[in-house]
Amino acid sequence: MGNFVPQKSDKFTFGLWTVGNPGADPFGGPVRTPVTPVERVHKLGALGAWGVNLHDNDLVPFGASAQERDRIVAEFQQALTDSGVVVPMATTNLFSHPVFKDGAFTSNDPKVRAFALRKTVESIDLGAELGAKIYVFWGGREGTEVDASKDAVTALKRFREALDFLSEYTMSQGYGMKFALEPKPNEPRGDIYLPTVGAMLGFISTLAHPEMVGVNPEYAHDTIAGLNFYHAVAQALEMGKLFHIDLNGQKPGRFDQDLRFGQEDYKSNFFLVKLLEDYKYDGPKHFDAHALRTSDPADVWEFAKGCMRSYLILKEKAQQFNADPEIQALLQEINAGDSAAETVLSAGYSTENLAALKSLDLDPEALALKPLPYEKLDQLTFELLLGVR
Ligand code: XLS
Ligand code: MG
Ligand code: MG
Repeated sequence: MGNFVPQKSDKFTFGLWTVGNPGADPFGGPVRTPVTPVERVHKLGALGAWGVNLHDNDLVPFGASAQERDRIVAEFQQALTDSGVVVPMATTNLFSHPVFKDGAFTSNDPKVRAFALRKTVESIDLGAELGAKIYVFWGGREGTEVDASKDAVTALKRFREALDFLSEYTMSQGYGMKFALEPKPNEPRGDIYLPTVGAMLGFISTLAHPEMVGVNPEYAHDTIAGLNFYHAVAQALEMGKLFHIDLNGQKPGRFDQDLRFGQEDYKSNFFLVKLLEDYKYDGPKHFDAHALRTSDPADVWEFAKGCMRSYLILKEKAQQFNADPEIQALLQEINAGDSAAETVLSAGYSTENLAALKSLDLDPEALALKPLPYEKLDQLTFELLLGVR
């Protein structure tokens, strides 16, 4: 058994907003006094986290003067150096201020859109100054409750306009940044545009610089909608578009819970970690979660430790799964192929290969009788996860 102590090479990251979450919800105010960003960075470094991510206003208050901004950023830079923590990702808060109540890049008001664009330019500069190479776009207010209010086609054109502008800007500055678009089906808007990973991937191909844009899928966002997150991440990974990932816990069909990674549905968390490890995803593993409202300040750090430890435990379970003789023998049996059929399937279309396809010996009655011992496989997986194998 491993010791499950996080290393920098694990690339675990937290948002300033995650460990700094004061525990407010729509029915009650804050329950914790947040510690300063500098203290958060020191604590994260001590716990073995690799990085810290931020929205512009997690660090620099909205409307701060240039002087104040520079003082805060310099103090934060010092904390990063002292604690050995890096900033791999930055993003913009385009959701808290009332100006964004009906959208930012997709607002009907061109002045609001221009304000959102300018705020993002400045926030990209801040991210670049802190060393971020990934820039996340989560459009929390880009949606509607009243579809009569906004044309959904126009909204997408506006979103594209903003992203194309910002891609060109980022390239013109030589920042070497990539963009990661983060889908969410709802919350805070009734319905948010581009609600799924697949929708984002389709949209990316319509951008002026698709090569610099990928996705930032989040476990909670897909799970709210009852989708299979492991499948969504697999698609992004297979397309070379998994630039970042937000890990947390969530029960299906609920409000946005942002629970500790590993808190819910161990099996889906397991297949997610196994996917990331088997396919050698080497981007940041970001915990976009927060401690329960019942947590006191000490318990917040237990939450942070728990996220990282759970990932490492599941990583060890994935290694165990890949080395388990009984499980692997079953998988071999299930995946037993036929070399003649494989050759035809992978050779692509040609008149010769069409002829080969037609001459294959394919008996549907016999094929349907092939045993598929998935009950056994799933039970073995369960027992492995529960530590009885
Ligand atoms: C909210 C989002 C948000 C983004 C960053 O649900 O997950 O935290 O990840 O703006
Ligand atoms: Mg979220
Ligand atoms: Mg997120």
